[in-house]
Amino acid sequence: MKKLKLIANTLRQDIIRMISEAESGHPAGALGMADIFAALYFKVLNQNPKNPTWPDRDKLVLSNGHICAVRYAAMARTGYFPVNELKTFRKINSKIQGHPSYVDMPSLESSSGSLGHGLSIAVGMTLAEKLDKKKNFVFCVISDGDLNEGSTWEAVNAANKYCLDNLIVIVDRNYIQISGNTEKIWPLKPLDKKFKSYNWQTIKINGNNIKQILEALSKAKKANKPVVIIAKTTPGKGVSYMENNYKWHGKPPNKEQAEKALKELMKEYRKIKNG
Ligand SMILES: Cc1ncc(C[n+]2csc(CCOP(=O)(O)OP(=O)(O)O)c2C)c(N)n1
Ligand SMILES: [Mg+2]
Repeated sequence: MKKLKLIANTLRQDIIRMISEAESGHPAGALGMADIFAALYFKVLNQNPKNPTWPDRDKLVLSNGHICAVRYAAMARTGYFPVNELKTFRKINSKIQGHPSYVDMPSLESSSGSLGHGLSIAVGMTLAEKLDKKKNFVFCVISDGDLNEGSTWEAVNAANKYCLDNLIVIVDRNYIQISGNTEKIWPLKPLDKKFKSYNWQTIKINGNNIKQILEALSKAKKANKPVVIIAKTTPGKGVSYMENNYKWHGKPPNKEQAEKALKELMKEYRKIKNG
């Protein structure tokens, strides 16, 4: 648990460095999802970074592609590519584009950035795995912004119809989107009841609590129907001036702000290490 907390903190430091170096990017969602990505890449996903196209791997589709900094950091830290390459984030000809590009990096499983597509892609992949009688899982991360798109709900319905018990969806329920609070812009409450009405199993957790994340993912793997983990996360988690402020959805910290963020995160790292 302590190791995963330290990894999540390291991913947060990577995110700040990447976005401030690129002078553009999406820090709030990426920071909020660092605990979940640490758990996925370092504990849950059955993958081999040295053989990324291994046919029996678990697959991960990131639908809210704009938070990709957290995925790239996790992938670099698990050996998919050198950590040094994180410096190329959002640069021309880099593999790690501002929105995930499958063409540049097939281990992303899909391109994304246009909200509302990821779950349909994941449903298609899961159906294919079932037809091939595979035992692996398809994970799909979506955001509350993705749930504003009608296509996401068609995919939710399809997953029930085909009884996709090897599909596990994680919602980054951070209550913010590009221009404010989700419930003011496009209300989603009661989200768990909406999923239940489509016959999905629902699990609600604090998405910044590693213990709850691991327990939920382990429970989800045992389910006999599609599962959604509604993970309440704190946007901007770990950086005091970013937390719960939608204005950090898609804005880079300047040099001074990045230094302050890194100082806070390093202090937290030492606290976890000595705690
Ligand atoms: C189909 C589509 N419409 C609009 C956008 C523009 N857009 C980019 S991010 C975003 C807000 C999405 O909300 P969420 O994913 O919850 O963002 P976060 O929590 O990371 O702030 C919007 C509307 C988009 N990427 N795709
Ligand atoms: Mg959101």
